Amino acid sequence: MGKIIVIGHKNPDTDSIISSIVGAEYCKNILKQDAVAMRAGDINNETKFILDKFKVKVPAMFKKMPAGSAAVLVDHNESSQLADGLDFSQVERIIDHHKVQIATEKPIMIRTEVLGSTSSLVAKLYREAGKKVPTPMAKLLIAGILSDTWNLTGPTTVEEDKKILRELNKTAKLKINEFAKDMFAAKSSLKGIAIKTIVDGDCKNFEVGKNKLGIAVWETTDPDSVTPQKAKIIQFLKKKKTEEKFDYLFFFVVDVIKQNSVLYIFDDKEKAVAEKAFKVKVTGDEVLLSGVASRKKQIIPPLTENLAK
Ligand SMILES: [Mn+2]
Repeated sequence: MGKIIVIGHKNPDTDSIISSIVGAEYCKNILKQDAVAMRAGDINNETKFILDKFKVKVPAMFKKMPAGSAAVLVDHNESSQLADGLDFSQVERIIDHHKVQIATEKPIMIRTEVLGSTSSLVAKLYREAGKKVPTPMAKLLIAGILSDTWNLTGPTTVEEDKKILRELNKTAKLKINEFAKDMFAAKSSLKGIAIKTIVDGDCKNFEVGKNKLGIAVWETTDPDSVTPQKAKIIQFLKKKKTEEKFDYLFFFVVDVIKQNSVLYIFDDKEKAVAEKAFKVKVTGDEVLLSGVASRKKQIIPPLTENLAK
């Protein structure tokens, strides 16, 4: 049996990194595979805070598949989000909570659920195997759940996430609200953060018909801190759109407390689609979208629906 690489999406967020770390433990201890977690890009400041706090090593950067190995994808399933150097013929399993858009040439194992995080699903896999999540891993999974669900308040949160988190915390014993606050402060801080990181840090690519679509979000508890950087961000977006040949590129500053977002407008193409998709009138270089916060649930569906027309 060859090596198993457990890996999340490009521009990895906390859930992607944590579900790869704990997913690799699951593959090792439950599935008895020779598994290792790897990452598909730089980690963000929230993830760094969590791994530092729990003294967990950052997974190694994926370069290419070792000969005879196979990949387990966590927290993604679209080819446009796969790590560079990885292709679908090497994937044997997917563990995810996103919309599904795959076509494979051979049978693979796929487990997706409508949960607030892939971390929740990894916890569920342990439960189904009749095994308790080891304490250090329980702490990590809690962080993954809190990050993706914004401390269980975001629109993708389901009852089961809350139940799973309570269960995990019986062993992890974290002060949840305090911990979540520290995580979000680490994520929102712009200290030492380059414009490129604000835009690329959580940018996901999609193929919609013949269109290459990019949706970048900056999740923050302090949206006002981003405003002074707007001109530079817009400049960066224009360059990125041309250089990476996007048909459409969107950038949202997401307020995870008020749960709304501000979409930066830098091109008439995006403006026209946004006006239709979000039923708003855009006048300047930004537009407030009230009640729009989740990329998965409130941004991707109306955008892709309008682009598919
Ligand atoms: Mn996720």
